[in-house]
Amino acid sequence: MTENTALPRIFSGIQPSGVPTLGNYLGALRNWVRLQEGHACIFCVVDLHAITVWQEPRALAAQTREMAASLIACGIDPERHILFHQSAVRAHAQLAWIFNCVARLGWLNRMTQFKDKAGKDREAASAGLYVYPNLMAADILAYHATRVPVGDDQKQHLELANDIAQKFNHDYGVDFFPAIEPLIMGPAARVMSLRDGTKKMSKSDPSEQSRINLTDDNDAIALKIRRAKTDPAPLPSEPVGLEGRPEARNLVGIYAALADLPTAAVLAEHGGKGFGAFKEALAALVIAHLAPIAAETRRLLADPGAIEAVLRAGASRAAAIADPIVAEAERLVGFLARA
Ligand code: AQP
Repeated sequence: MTENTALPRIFSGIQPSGVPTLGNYLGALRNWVRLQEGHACIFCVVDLHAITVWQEPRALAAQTREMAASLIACGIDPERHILFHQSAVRAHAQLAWIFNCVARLGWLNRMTQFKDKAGKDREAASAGLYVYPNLMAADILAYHATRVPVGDDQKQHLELANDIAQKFNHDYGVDFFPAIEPLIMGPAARVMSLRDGTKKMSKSDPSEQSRINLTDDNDAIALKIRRAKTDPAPLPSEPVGLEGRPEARNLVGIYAALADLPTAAVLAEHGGKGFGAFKEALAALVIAHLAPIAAETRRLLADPGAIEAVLRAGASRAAAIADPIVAEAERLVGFLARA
């Protein structure tokens, strides 16, 4: 298949570190589906990134298939665009090694996500977690992608990717890697944990009650929302009343994002009510969005071989783009040709 080269090329990645959550959906996947119009998209299940923290091998394989099925169920089209798993395209690791030698330790030391993810025991974190942003730069630049949809938390990594591209171009006296533009996707979306409104909802959070998975059945969704942490006051009638109330703000934010309404409109309708009634309305809305996705994911997962075939086909299309770009980067560095 020849790829469409006239459209701006977008690279998007998600880790198969668990079942995708409502946070992943509102912050990333829903936007990815929309970006398919007008762009040539490369969607990658980033298993190399996932192993920067421990992953049980069998679980990782299953989660990679599940992530691919969920993406397709959300509306990613693996025929018109490219969907694959990162480890299947060697160019990512090859370019990441070159970037490990371009990026400076001082740059990596400033990355706040490493500090957050490594936690208190930094000495015990993997070296992979530390150089994660270099691999992310390689993911994007191996395709000469110029746009990357990111949330606020990833902006710092994109700046680093641009620094790496510029330093490579400068060191080797070329204009080879393009500048990358972040595509900041709307206000929707930083979805917080249902147990703690100050912590982001994460697929790897040890508490199952903290998140809504895209594969949860309707009863599980309703129960998790009913049990979500709130405060005793009723919902305010205006957004200013959400200040200092992170749990209330989170639930209202989820409602607004799913209903595609401004927060003020949600509060104009539900303000003054207790959380009981609001949670019921929210559960109905979440179920209306997620039930069809969960059903389609289950249907796709009934044939794991077919999912793997989709990923392999995507990988060979991805490699056809990335291999020549990385071979040229290697030539510029001074490596002898591979073949
Ligand atoms: N809670 C969230 N709200 C909004 N967006 C979110 N994203 C993740 N969590 C939220 C967005 O999802 C995309 C893919 O994320 P990732 O898998 O690459 O890594 P992550 O951000 O670390 O996601 P998780 O779910 O928290 O995974 P784990 O638990 O493995 O660390 C990104 O675009 C991200 O912004």
